Amino acid sequence: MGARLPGIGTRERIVAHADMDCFYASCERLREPALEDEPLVVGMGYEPGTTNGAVATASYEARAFGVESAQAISEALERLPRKREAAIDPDLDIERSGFYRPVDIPFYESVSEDVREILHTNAAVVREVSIDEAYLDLTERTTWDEVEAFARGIKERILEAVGVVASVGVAPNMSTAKIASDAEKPDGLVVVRPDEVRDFLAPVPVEDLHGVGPVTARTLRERGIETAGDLASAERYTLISEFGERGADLYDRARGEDDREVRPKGRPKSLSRESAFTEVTADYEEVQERVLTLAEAVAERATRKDALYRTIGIKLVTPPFDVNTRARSLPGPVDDPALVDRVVRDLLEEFEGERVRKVGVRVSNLEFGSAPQSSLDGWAGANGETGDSTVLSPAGDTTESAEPSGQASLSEFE
Ligand code: DCP
Ligand code: MG
Repeated sequence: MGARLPGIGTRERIVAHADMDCFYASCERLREPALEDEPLVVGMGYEPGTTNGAVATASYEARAFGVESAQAISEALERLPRKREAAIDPDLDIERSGFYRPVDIPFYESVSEDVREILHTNAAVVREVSIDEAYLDLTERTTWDEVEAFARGIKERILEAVGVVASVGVAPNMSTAKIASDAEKPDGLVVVRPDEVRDFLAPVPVEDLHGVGPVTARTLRERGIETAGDLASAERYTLISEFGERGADLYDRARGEDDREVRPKGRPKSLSRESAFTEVTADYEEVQERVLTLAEAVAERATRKDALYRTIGIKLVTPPFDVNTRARSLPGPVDDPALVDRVVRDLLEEFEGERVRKVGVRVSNLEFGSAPQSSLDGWAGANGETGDSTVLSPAGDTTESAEPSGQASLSEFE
């Protein structure tokens, strides 16, 4: 049932997508092996003993209690109390309690680096997508007959050398491989051969397709389109008239047609992180704390990538879905976390008292490697305001996200 005719001069690529299972939780277990097999929640903006922050990830044992990414820690605690509290509270069941840890992005980045090293030795081309996922082009390294064993080998090497579990999907293209890596998590390994792609995709819910956020999913469902199979048998032009070019992409991906090449990631134009509040908040301290945590993570990432930046910016999404960005340009490129903190604090001030849905921090105008760092002595910090404000349409579920998983509460913007 090949979606395409056997290509003239093109041969089916063998593409793998690897995504670590409950990544931050797996990292925490590396340095605290007693957490193995325990319900474990890793919180962003969480401080031990408090109810602050949001769930970055939860171990599969914790997910069984209904804890999930982007949930408020306070809500997670209702479903899964802390072990320490359950031990002394006669009303709580110790069997139904778990462990909570705050995020430590620099540590997770270092684990991620170790995983990447293994991926790079096993594939000619690797495209890193996020801290815990990457696409590999395996065409030159294996065959369809041997790829299952090959992929299992990669999983084993990651587990042996790094100690975390990867789920891997293999397919003739990127979008199908991504769905395959998710299909049997945790510890999944799913190979979708070229002649199986359409049957594999048919039952997949539209939400699981790349580029479909909650808004698009709702619209599709209102049209009676619930699965990739429904999309594949819809009229292509109807989808285009409804969703524009994205409609065409959706249709093609649902049919397993995706001719993007796995390309190594070039140098980024900007580095950013964003994070959504579970509920809209007007608590300025909470907003400030979240923004400063993001600022620290972004600055750290820039340092690690050897990037100097000339522009520091913030983004605030206010209800209904207005995206406000403010940025300040510096006289020269720097790598200066303290300055990022200061500028971000400054830029944020004007939003004191605003109701906020989501926040983000970005450094841009990047220079890499040996570029000399500017000395900004005497830079007053008040000049160079380049604030701009944009309002996006409510269908903003995919607008700012260049890569999959645009719905993450902590994802990259741009
Ligand atoms: N993350 C986050 N906030 C979210 C989603 C994810 O901070 N809303 C972070 C924590 C995750 C990491 O990114 O560990 C990787 O994201 P994944 O979506 O791959 O989630 P996990 O690896 O945690 O779980 P899974 O086993 O489903 O891949
Ligand atoms: Mg993962």
